[in-house]
Amino acid sequence: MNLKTIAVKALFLSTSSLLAFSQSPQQDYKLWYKKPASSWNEALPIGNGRLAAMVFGNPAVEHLQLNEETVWSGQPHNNVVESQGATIPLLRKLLFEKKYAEAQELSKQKMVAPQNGMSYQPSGDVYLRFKGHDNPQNYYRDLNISKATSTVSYEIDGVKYKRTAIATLGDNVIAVKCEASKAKALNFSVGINSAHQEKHIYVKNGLLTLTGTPAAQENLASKINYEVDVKVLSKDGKVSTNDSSIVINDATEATIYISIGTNFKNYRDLSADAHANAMSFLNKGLKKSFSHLLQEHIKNYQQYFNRVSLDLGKSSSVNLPTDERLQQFNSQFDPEFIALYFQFGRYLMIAGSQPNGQPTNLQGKWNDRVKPAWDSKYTININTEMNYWPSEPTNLSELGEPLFKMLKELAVTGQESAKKLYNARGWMAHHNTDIWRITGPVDGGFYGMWPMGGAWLSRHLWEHYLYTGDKKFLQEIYPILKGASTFYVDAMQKEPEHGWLVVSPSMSPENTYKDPIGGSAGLSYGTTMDNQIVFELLTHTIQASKALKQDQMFADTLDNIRKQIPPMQVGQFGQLQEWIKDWDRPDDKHRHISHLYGLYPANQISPYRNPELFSAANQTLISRGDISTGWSMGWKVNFWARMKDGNHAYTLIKNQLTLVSPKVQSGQGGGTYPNLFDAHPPFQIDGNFGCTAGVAEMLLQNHDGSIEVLPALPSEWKDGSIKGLKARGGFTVDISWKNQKVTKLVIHSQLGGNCRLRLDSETKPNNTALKQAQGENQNPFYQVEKVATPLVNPNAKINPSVLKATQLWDLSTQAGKTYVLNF
Ligand code: FUC
Repeated sequence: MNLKTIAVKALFLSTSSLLAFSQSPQQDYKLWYKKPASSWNEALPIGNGRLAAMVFGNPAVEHLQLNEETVWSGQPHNNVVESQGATIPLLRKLLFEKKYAEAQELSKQKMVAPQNGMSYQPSGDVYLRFKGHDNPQNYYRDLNISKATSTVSYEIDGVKYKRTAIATLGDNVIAVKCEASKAKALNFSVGINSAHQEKHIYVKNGLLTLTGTPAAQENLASKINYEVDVKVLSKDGKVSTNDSSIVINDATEATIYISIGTNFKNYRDLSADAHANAMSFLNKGLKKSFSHLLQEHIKNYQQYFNRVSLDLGKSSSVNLPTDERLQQFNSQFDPEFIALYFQFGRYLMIAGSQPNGQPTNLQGKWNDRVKPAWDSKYTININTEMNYWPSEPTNLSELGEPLFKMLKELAVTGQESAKKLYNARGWMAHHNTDIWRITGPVDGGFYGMWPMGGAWLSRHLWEHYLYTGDKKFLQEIYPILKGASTFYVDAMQKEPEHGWLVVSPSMSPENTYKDPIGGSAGLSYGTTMDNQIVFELLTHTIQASKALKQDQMFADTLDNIRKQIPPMQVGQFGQLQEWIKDWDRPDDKHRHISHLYGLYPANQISPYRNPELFSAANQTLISRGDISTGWSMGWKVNFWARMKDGNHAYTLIKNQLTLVSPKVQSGQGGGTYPNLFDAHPPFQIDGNFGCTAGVAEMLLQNHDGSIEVLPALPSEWKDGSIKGLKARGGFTVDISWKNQKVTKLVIHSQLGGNCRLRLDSETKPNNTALKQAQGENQNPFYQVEKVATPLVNPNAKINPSVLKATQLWDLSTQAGKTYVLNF
C-alpha cells in the first residue's frame, strides 16, 4: 500500500466513522445546521401528534421545550352571550338601510364576549447539562424527516458525542439517547422547569417530576393540570438523583424517557388523572430499549411519509446547511430544496396531527409561550383549514381525523350560538375556536362578526368522502353537514334590492370597504365569500343526501335556497367583486383574498366553465400583489396553481422561501425561519401546509371534472417525477415528465370508475386503453355543480386568459387495478 492509498483510506475511515456517528445517508431528507439553535425559530420540531418538542442542540446545555396537545388555559365553557341575540336583528336592519358605519359601530359596542378563546400552553422544559462541553469541534445537528429523528453530534478532545431525540409514534414518550465514542465518557445531569407560575418539581424513586397548571385567562381559571415524568436508563453508567435533577456518571450511553399526562378527557370533561396517565405511558415506554422504540417509530412514521416522493432534479447546494440554502434559494435554482420543503409540510402533518388527538392549531403543536400570538388557537377564517389542505392530496388522509372530531364537537357547541344569537336551528361557529370548542364571536364586533367558520370547516368532511369514497364515514358525518346547512336555512335574509338570500351580518374576513357615505366598515352582508361558502355547503349536503339516498325533501329545500344566493359579480376594473356592491379598491393589498374562495379551495371558478370569472380572479390576484404574510403567500401558491400559471405559483414559493430572521416577530411580510417554520411573522404553521398543498396543486388538479396532469408546471421544473399523489375518486397517481411533457403516468384505482384525464393537447397517448372523452364525466366523484351566471359590470375590461390547449381522455378503471400509461 503506498502512502497515497493509506492517506485516502485514513480519510475514508475518518469520514465514514464520523458519518456513522453523526449523519445518515445523503438520500434522506434533512434539515441540518453547523451550529446550535440560538433561538426558538432555529430549534427543530419533533412530535407524535400528542407530544411535541423543540430541540435546540446546544452541546453544553441541551434544551427540549415540551408540549402536550391538551395543555390549554381555561376550562370547559362556551363564550356565547345570550343577550347579544337582540343585536343581530338591529344590525341586519341598519345594513339593509345602508347605514354601514352605524352598524359597524353597534357591532363593536355590543358583540363583546367575556372570553375570546383560551390559549395553547407550553408544558415544560427539560435541560441536559454536560460540564465541559462548551467548545466542541465538528458540530452537526439535524432533523431527518425521512425518519423523524433529530440528532446532535460533536467532538471534544477526540471523543465523539451524539444525541438522538424522537417523539415516538406508536409509544407515548419522547426519548433521547446520549452516546459517547469512548467508554464511560458521558457525565451529565437532567433538570426540568416550566414557564408556569403554578408548578411543582420533585424527585422520587429515581423519577424527576414536574406538575403544573396554566394561569387564568380572561377571568377564567385554568383547570387543566399536567404532569411530566422523566426517567433515565443506562446500561453501564451510574444514575443517581438529587433534589431536583437526575445525575448520570461514567456512562457510555444513556436514554432519557419523557412522558406527559394531563387530566383532559374531552372538551367538557377534565376527570382524567394526569399522574396515572403520565406513569402508564412512561412505564410502557421504559419496557423498550431506545433502539426498539426507534425501530418501531421509524416504521410507523414511514408508513405515512413514504407514500409520496417528489423529484425535481438534483441541486448543487445539497452540501450546504439548511439556513444557508434558504438564504440563497431566491438566487439559485435548488430543486431538492423545494422537495425538502414540500416533504417538511408532510412531516409536520404526521408529527402534529394523529388520529384521536387534537387538530393542529396556529403553531401546530409547538409553542413555548404562555401568551402566544393569537393564543396559538384555531382561527377558522382560513388558518385551520389551510393546515389541512395537504392531508388528502398528499396521501395523509387518516391524519384529517382530529379535524373531523373537532367538527363533531363544534356541531354540538355550535347549536348554542345558532339558537341564542341567531334564533336558528342547526349549528354554526364564528372565526375562532379553541380546545373548549367555543363558537361565539371572538375579538369583538369587527373581526368576530363572521358566522361562517363552521361551514368552511365542513368542506373537509365532503372532500374526505370524495377522496376515499368511504360511505360509512359519509353516513356518520351527514348530520354535521345537515346541521351546518340548517343554520343557513334559518339564518339567511332576503336583501331589499334584488331579493337575494344573504348571510347578514357578516364580513369579508378582516377586510374593510369604504361605504358610499364615507365611513369605513367591515360589517356587511352577502359578501362574495359567504355566498360561495353557503353555495358549496348546500351543494355538498345535497350531494351527500343523494349519495346516501336519503333526506330528499331536505335536499330540495336546500336546492331552492341555493338558487336564491347572489351570483358572483365582475366589478369596474375587471376584478371579481369582494362585496355585494362594487366597493373594491384597486390598490387594496389585504392579506385575505376571501372572495377567491371560489377559485381555491372551492371549485366554482373555472377556465372551462366560466372563463369571465376566471379572468376576473386573475385581475384580483394581480391587483392584490404577491408579498404578504406567510399564510397569505401559501394561499397564493394554490391560487396561481389554479390559474394554471406555474411560473407565478413558483414566484410565490420563492417569496415564501425567503429567509426571515428569528428576531422578526411581527409584520405583514412573511417568509421562512431558519428551521423552515413559516413566518407570518411570527411563526404560524399554516404557511407551511399551504405551500405543501400548493406544490401538489401545481402538479395535479382534479376539482373540475377531470384529473389534470401538470396543470401549472413552472418552466424551471423541466424534468421530474412525483409518486403517490391522491386524486378524488380514490385514484393514486404517479407522474413522470421530461422537457415539461408527461412521459409516464401510473394510475392506481382504488374504487374503479371512469378516470377522466386532462392532458396537454401535444401529449398524445400511445395507449389504446385511453379513449377521447365524450360528454360529462360519469364518475360520481367528479360531479361539478353549475354556479349562477355572473353579473358583469358593463364597463369592466375583461382580459381573457390564454391557456395552453388541453384534451380530455377517458380511462375505464377497475377497483384495485393499476394502469401504466407511457407517452
Ligand atoms: C387571521 C389573519 C392574521 C393571523 C391570524 C391568526 O386573523 O388575518 O394574519 O394569521 O388569523
